[in-house]
Amino acid sequence: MTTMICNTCGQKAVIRMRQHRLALCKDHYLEWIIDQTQRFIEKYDMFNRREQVLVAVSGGKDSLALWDVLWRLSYPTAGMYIHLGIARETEYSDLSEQYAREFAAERGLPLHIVNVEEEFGQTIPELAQVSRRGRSKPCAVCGLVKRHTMNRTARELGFDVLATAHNLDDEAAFLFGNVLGWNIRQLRRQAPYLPEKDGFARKVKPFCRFTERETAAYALLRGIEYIEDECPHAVGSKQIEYKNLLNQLEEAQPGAKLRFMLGFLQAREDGFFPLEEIVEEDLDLQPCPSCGQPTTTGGLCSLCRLLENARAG
Ligand code: Q46
Ligand code: ZN
Ligand code: ZN
Repeated sequence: MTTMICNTCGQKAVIRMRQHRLALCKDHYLEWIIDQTQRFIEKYDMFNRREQVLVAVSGGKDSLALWDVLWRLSYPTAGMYIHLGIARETEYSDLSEQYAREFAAERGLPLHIVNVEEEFGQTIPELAQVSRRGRSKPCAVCGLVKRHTMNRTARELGFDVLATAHNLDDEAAFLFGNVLGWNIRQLRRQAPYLPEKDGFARKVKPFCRFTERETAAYALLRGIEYIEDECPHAVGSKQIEYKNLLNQLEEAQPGAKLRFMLGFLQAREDGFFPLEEIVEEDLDLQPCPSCGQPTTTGGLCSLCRLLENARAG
């Protein structure tokens, strides 16, 4: 077996990225991830060094790796962890909060924690029972609560931008699902950068061009401790099916995932799925009379309606 050699220094490489035709040793890999992240931040004009960045962290590898990289790049950051109240038996939420807390404490970084049960009176699985009478997975409710809470926290605490750690696998799977159903509205919302608009915070995804394998390798080589378990509700989701399919394709055609996503972004530049149009459409947003967050319903926002149902039992 031939030893892989680092393309930069000729030492033994620890990772090979076939889609980039690149192999790197530990030091050069860690450096590469940081340099590339900075390049993406500039390329998509995400934020600058004077802006306050709120990083959504789950206690998992992607989000802690992202926070680590932004911290090393000297951006002013704080983390936000949302305790969802998931899987009390295995303490999934408690443990992931612990990882996020330890990460922040080791680096002396501020971490804002929102506990869904304390904030809304019920955990995500309990709220999901109310909305779908327990028939389906809690992911829809979870997504709604997370989006709402992240946006509100970013706005109320005066952050300029909200950063999430979506990676290429997440983005390609989401894109695949949206193309499969020709969900044009979602396609027009998918972007590495969404500007601030009508009560919505600016949202950015600085890791959107790294694969899950690459972010995992960064966390591992950097020695970041993170929760390895997946959320138990992720099992069997459509997103995971799409990821598996795309991984098969990637195996046969290295670079397929990246081409799929970059091709989509290029199509947008060529005038398809224009982001501006949704921004225009969103002009009819009204503040929710209960929580003040923007909504298109003209009355209570979806989360406040859900909470009202939950209170009514
Ligand atoms: S945390 Fe929430 Fe995910 Fe768990 S309940 Fe579903 S959406 S799977 S990213
Ligand atoms: Zn090297
Ligand atoms: Zn509301």
